[in-house]
Amino acid sequence: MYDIVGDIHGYADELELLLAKLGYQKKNSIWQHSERTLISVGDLIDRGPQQKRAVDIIRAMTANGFAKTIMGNHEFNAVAYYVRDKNGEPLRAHTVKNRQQHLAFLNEAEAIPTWYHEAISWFKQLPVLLDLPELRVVHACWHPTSVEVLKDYCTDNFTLKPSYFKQANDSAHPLYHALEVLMKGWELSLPEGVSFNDKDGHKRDKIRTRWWLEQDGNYQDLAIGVPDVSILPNERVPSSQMPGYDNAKPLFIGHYWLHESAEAVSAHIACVD
Ligand SMILES: [Mn+2]
Repeated sequence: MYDIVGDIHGYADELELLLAKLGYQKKNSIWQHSERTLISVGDLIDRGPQQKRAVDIIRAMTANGFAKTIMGNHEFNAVAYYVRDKNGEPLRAHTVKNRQQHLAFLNEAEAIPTWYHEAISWFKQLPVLLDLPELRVVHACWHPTSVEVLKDYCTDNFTLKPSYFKQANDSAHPLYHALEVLMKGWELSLPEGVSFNDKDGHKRDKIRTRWWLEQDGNYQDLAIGVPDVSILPNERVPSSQMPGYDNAKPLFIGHYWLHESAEAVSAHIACVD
C-alpha cells in the first residue's frame, strides 16, 4: 500500500508528524513501515525552515526502499542553479529573483558544500514521473504527448539522462516544453487580444489551468491565479486545447495550492499539495 504526500517544501517537523500519524516508525534513523511505502510528489525544498532535514528524511527512506520520490519543479530548478555549462555559466541564471526563490535551500546547502553536491546528485536522478501498475504520479500535469517527448531523453524509469539537463533548460528545445507541462502544469493561451495583469502587475496572455476538469470548461472555470476571473471570456475552451486525461489509472499530482484539503479534483485525479 502507498501513502502519497504533497509538496514538503522544507517543513521537516511537519513531515515527521505526518509520518508518525500514518504509522511509520523511525528505526536506525530511517522512517519506515512494514507494509506501506511513501510516495513524495516532489518539491521537497525551498520556502521552509528545515531544508536539509526534509531532504535527508526522504532520501534515506528512498535509498532503503521505504519511499519513492519524483522530481518537482523546485528540485529541477535546484539542479539547474547548481550545474554549469562548458563555459562555466549556470544553467539557471543567478539573478536576484532566482536566488531569492531558492534562498532557504541555499542558506543551508552552501554552508555544507559536500552535502549540497550530494543532494544535487540525488535530485538529478529522481524520476520525472511514476507509472506504477496501480497508479501514476507526476508533479503537475499528465500530458501523453509530453510523456512521449520525455522518453527520448530519459532512462527506462523516467530519469533524465544527465547530458540532457542543458537542453532541459533551453526554451528552444522540445524537452524544455515537455518538462514545463509535466512539472509546472498546463497553460492556456487566451483568445486573440485578451490579457490580464497578474498579482505583480505583469501583463499575461496565458492562464494556468485546472487542467483536470472532466467537462469542457470556460476560461473562467479553468483559470488559476487570475485575481478577477470576470475579465476572462465566459466562452467554452475547446477540449483540443487541453491535455485531457485518459483515466487509465488513478493519477496523483502536487504543485497546486488549491486551499481545499487534499482531495480528488476529478473522478480519477487527486491533488495532494
Ligand atoms: Mn511545484
